[in-house]
Amino acid sequence: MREQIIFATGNEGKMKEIRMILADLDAEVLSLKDAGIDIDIREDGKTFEENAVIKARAVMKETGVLVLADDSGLEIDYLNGEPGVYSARYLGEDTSYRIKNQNLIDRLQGVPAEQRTARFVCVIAAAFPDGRILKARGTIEGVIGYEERGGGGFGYDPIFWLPEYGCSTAELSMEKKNELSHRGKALRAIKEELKKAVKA
Ligand code: ITT
Repeated sequence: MREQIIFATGNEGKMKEIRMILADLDAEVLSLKDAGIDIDIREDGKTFEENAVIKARAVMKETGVLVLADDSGLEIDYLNGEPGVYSARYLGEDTSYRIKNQNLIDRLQGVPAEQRTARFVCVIAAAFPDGRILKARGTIEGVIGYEERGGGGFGYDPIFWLPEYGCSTAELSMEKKNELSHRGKALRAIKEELKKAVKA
């Protein structure tokens, strides 16, 4: 039987991208839902690194298998890095991204293009059953658009504009987004270590 890895996320948008990026690992990658795990994890870290480790370690302790976790978010320079580690909780966890995205566009009203710089950040943590922790960080630079564009991706993708591609990350195919994205970079960085760990 193939080795199982649990990816400690409840975010379906992330999980779709993660499955594609980790498809070449000789392991079965299960989401929390696939694994039937329903635990409440308090993400009270101050950094993406701390929160990724909190999530991965909590689920590893519960299951005893190799667990990966993704903590990610959008940093807008003009807003001093907001929403940052609070990206999922910004304006409330259950508030729609239509509202969150429009709110951020409104907060940048009148701000010129050169001051609309932003980045997506992703930190992946791997918690091994022997207690080892690995971490990898990836980023993608862009600017906040003037309106929502595109129906792909998830979360803040419709307002994350890539000037060099002339589109938002919600207008990219999943393959292209994974090639360029914070998540793609962080996951590829950690993948070689994982291949050794699961003896591909
Ligand atoms: P888990 O903790 O269960 O993985 P979450 O959505 O709560 O899911 P985070 O705390 O890491 O995850 O918050 C990440 C948020 O950052 C996410 O909900 C989006 O709002 C935003 N985000 C991260 N990566 C993104 C991407 O690729 N495209 C758009 N928005 C993204």
